[in-house]
Amino acid sequence: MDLVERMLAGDRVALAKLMSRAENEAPDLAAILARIAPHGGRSYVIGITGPPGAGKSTLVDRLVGTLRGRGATVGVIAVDPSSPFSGGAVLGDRIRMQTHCLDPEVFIRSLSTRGRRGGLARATRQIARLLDAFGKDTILIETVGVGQTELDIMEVAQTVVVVLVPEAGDTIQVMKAGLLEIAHVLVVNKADREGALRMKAELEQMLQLRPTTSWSVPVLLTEATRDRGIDELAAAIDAHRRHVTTDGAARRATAEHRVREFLDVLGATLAGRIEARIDGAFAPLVARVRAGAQDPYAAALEVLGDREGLRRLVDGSG
Ligand SMILES: Nc1nc2c(ncn2[C@@H]2O[C@H](COP(=O)(O)OP(=O)(O)O)[C@@H](O)[C@H]2O)c(=O)[nH]1
Ligand SMILES: [Mg+2]
Repeated sequence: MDLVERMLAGDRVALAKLMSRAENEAPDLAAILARIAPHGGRSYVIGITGPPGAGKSTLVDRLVGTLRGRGATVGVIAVDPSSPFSGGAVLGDRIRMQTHCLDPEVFIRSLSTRGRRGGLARATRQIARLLDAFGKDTILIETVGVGQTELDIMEVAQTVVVVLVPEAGDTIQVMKAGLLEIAHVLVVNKADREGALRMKAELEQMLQLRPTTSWSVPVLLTEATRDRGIDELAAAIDAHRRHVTTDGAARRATAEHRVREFLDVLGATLAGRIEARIDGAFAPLVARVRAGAQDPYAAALEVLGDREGLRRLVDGSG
């Protein structure tokens, strides 16, 4: 049996190896994902984002508990900005989620952002697809909500939960980071702290200023460490999930995401094949560009004008 067959048969080691291939942008990834596609399409993806330290990992751990209580199998992807080698937050996430580390129905994967130029959202999506084909009912993706990359990652999720804490200035940060725009459920965690109610009111006011849509974003109070508000959060996620399956706009957005995924994987695969030629078939041309003997644009046009070369490039041969 090859890796894909082993993964589909329920082998966790094979699953982890395929995830590493996605993380390392292996050239055969499109072929792997095409093979597993018929086995997927069943899992529901929930994104959890917000500032560092807001309690996302703790909430994920609690949500996993709720989902497991219902008998659902769960995959967790923790996208972490720190290095896996420095310990740091990845280790912290592991500890926060350790309740479920030994549960065979829960698969937790950390994905490091270090040393990556892009493609993080792509890798996250592919890892989610692997978990889906593996048979996980629900997939939780945790990411720090700080920049465009994180907003891109949250596109992978059907329901996005934005987690905030009652700290001065947090509301403004949320606005600036564009988090309010992507939230389907807003959570004020650490409700044991002062200002939680005020922040909830502030957020509700901000939401009212927006044009009305078919889904009204609820603002919930939670206290993840003491397991408070988790059932309400799970219920809000369920409600949004029901909404997504019936709402026309949400379905159109999902359809649009599928087209973007197609274009993205096509572009990424071609880019990979181009890069693989830098020291091979393109070497003489690259040397001329490097020396300034050929300008980059004319060089690109030369490649595009060579039909036979293009055919080999697209085939991934030669
Ligand atoms: N007081 C309080 N602390 C919390 C709560 N939820 C999480 N924490 C703590 O906040 C810290 C950061 O939590 P973590 O889940 O790692 O946050 P993340 O960075 O968003 O994943 C940890 O020390 C948690 O124990 C809460 O509801 N109340
Ligand atoms: Mg965390």
